[in-house]
Amino acid sequence: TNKIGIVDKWLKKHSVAYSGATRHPFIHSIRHGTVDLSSFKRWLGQDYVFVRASVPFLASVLLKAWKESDDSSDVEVILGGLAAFNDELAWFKKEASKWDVSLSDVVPLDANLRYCSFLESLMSSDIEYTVAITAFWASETVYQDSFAHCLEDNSNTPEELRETCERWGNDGFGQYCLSLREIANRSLEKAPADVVSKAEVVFLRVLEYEVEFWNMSHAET
Ligand code: HMH
Repeated sequence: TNKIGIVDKWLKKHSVAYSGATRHPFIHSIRHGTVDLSSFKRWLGQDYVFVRASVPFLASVLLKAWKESDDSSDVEVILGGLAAFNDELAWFKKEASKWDVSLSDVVPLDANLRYCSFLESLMSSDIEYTVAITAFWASETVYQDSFAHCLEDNSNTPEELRETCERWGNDGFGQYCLSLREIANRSLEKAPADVVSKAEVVFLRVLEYEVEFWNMSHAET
């Protein structure tokens, strides 16, 4: 587990794209305490829709792990992820009421719909477990890294946004992302070259979709 894995190499190779997703102006504005609250509320409503759409995607990853993985602990880590989504959905409802955001009225914006369709395309049985788990690791890790950045000692995150940042920036979530990274690395190590290339492309696409997702926070609509 200490050896340098394939995704670790990608994080280095694509560090500019990765920073683009994890050090977005929206994240900087939270960290600097200058965030526009209407942007925050827009992100909150859109992310609720996204997390709901992530549940069937993660269920498809669970099914692939059960069928394709040679390590039974993968299923347990993924099941933990599904449990975390369940908690997250309850948290979104609580947080939305705190900010007067009506979740039932949220209209998914284009970037959100595109990201959700992308996840849906990865649910196909043609998509290998290795590719799907890599995508999932990437999306969770972008949130973990972004929000952990807002909790660093020299950050100026407003008190009322700290709970949001802690949701994804806490150490437990960080450990969970490391477990996903180990699963992705192990799976990639055993995969044929064409599957590894596909997973790298999917990793880069996740980073792009994450940037587009953050961009929605300052959308005009
Ligand atoms: C857009 N990416 C987006 N939303 C999330 N909640 C996560 C990743 C992490 O679950």
